[in-house]
Amino acid sequence: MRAAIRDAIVGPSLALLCAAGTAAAQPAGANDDEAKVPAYTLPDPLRFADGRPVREARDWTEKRRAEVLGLFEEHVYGKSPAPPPRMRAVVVEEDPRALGGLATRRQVRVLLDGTEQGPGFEMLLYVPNAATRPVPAFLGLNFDGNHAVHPDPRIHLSASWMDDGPGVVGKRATEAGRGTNAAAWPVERILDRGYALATVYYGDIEPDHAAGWRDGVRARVGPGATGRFAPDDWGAIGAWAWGLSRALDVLAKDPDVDGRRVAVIGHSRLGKTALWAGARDERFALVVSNDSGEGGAALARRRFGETTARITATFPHWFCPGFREYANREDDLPVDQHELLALVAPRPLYVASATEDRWADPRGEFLAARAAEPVYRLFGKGGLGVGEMPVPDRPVGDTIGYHLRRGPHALTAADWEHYLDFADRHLRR
Ligand code: GTR
Repeated sequence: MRAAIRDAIVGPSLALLCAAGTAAAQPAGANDDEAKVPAYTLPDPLRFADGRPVREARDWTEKRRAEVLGLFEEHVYGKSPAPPPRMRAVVVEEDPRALGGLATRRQVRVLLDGTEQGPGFEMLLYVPNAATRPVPAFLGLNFDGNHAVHPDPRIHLSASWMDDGPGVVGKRATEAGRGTNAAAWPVERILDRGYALATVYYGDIEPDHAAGWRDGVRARVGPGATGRFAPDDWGAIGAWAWGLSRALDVLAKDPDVDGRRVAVIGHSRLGKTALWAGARDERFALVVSNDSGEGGAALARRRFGETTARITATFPHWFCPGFREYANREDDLPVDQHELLALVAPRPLYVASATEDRWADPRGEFLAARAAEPVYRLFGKGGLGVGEMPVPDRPVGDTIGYHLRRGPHALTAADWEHYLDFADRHLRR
């Protein structure tokens, strides 16, 4: 899988330290032993900052939700700016008979300040021709450029900075990169099931390296434009998630897409991003986190696999600068990741793990989903429906879905089947 390769590339310290030489294995020094998980107490999502209990859905919607969101902004992902007032979308390419007639393809240039010279990104959209429009959609950022999602030769090659990988020469995409990430994006299957697919290369929003902000939206929009970041200013995950909301702005206006039925999906660091986007922006009707791990669905306090110390050292640009203060001090964090999941409530949420992806702490992801259930219950919504982790490849859950796929850290066609089934249940009612 491309993502596994990327782990080895983007996480050099991880690759170097990997005892077994694979991204799925645990680096030396990382805890891979359930018996060594420290005792911990999770913060209670159902208690206001002043200690009073949250008793009903209204307490959550009117007050507690904003408190929890504020804590994540202040301590984890940073504060994001408002939508840019002069944003404009231009359809730069369209084909009503794409993929042999299966879909309408649209490539949309999103100009964040309304100008060609300003920051922006390109969204690739496929709408199934056989389905009654407007259709529900999946929206997700991709790792390797829109052109890597499918071999379709008409997809524009990304021109943005790109880390080394298949088809990348001198940090730029080439023709050889076409379709190289197709295994993670079963486009025809998604279309056959009646969903549109929209995707954006995350590097268009901000290149994924420590100095990437200089060439991304954080240098042009919001407080980071001064070049100085306060402890609670947005990091790259904040920027990418904000970009997802801008993509949704555009998607919601597309006549072929039902803006009230857009699911946001992401894998790994982009799973963290999908969760933060879905937590912030309640227009996302459904949220999918695939193998998102530390800083995503996994509980930080377990310190299993990747930890706060490790992630802030390897990827200092992902979170708000203040998050670094919690390296080796997870118990002092005013939140834990079950509360990020709870911010999706009462909307449907799907968390998925993979058996070999121990670095992402599958059990910590499952337990976070379970600890989000009380918030769903406030709304009369069922959660996972099980107390213990299910056996591999057997999805569980009602409004919170979960599965543990057999295999490595990756987004696969098998994962998508479960997401499509879950979306059928929740977006087609
Ligand atoms: C790893 C990182 C994880 C995960 C992954 C990915 O190197 O430690 O947190 O985000 O990268 O995004 O592929």
